[in-house]
Amino acid sequence: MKLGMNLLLWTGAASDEHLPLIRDIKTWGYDGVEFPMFAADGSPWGIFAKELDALGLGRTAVTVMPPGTNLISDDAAERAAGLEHLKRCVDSCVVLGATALCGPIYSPVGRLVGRGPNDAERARCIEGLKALGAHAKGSGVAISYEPLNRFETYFVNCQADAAAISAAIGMDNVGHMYDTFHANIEEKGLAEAVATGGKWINHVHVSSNDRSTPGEDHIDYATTFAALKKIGYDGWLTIEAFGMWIPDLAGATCIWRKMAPSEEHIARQGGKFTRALWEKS
Ligand code: LER
Ligand code: MN
Repeated sequence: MKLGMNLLLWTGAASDEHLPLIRDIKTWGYDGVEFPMFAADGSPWGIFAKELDALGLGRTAVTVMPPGTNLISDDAAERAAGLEHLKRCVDSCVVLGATALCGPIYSPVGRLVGRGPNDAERARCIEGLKALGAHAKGSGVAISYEPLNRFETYFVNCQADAAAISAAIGMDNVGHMYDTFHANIEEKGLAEAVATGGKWINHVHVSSNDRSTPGEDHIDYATTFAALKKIGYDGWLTIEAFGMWIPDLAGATCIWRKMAPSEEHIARQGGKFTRALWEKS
């Protein structure tokens, strides 16, 4: 297992101002960093790559679909813009040395249409992610799309639906995520959900039920980690948390009250908890 920390707790666009933070993350016992990549060219990826290599840290990246882009839209121009955005993110991941591009890379977060997904949308998602997988083939960047809870997307909410899409894509470099926050809302049973996602789970977000400190919440991480070990998962456990410190991100993630003393508290305590529990699971 590799323990990761998502920079979204501090910023939506990392810059060289965040190099000291990255050094702190290393001293807090992490194996790597997850970078927000909302714009493919939004950060100095080459500078980070050098620093992370020197520190011996791995990296992954998380993106979303920007306005006007949507892989499942019936508008071909929106689909093309979506695929273009994602291909550029893969190319930036190569510069960064990131081994995975993750996130809800099908339709924009918060886009709800008053109904569930239909077969045409599923087919467009499969086609789009296959094209992205082909682009990423051989680059060392795995593609990991993320099921989100029902309040953030209507398209894919649970492991059963994600597993069906991943199997239809059928590529060894394309899979999907398990995020403990979303699973806590959507799944009937955590062990069953992990088993259902099975071999297609290629990235994990460890995120508390209130998006603050893992281990100071009510998610059943013991069951989750045991189930992940049972399916042979040995990849990233990346802590994803949000606070009120960055107003734009607080607004986007619906954080309306303070739920942890500091970002450092979340990173230090959450990391310590996650590593210790994984080791004894
Ligand atoms: C991104 O990883 C995520 O979990 C989303 O819910 C953020 O809005
Ligand atoms: Mn997540």
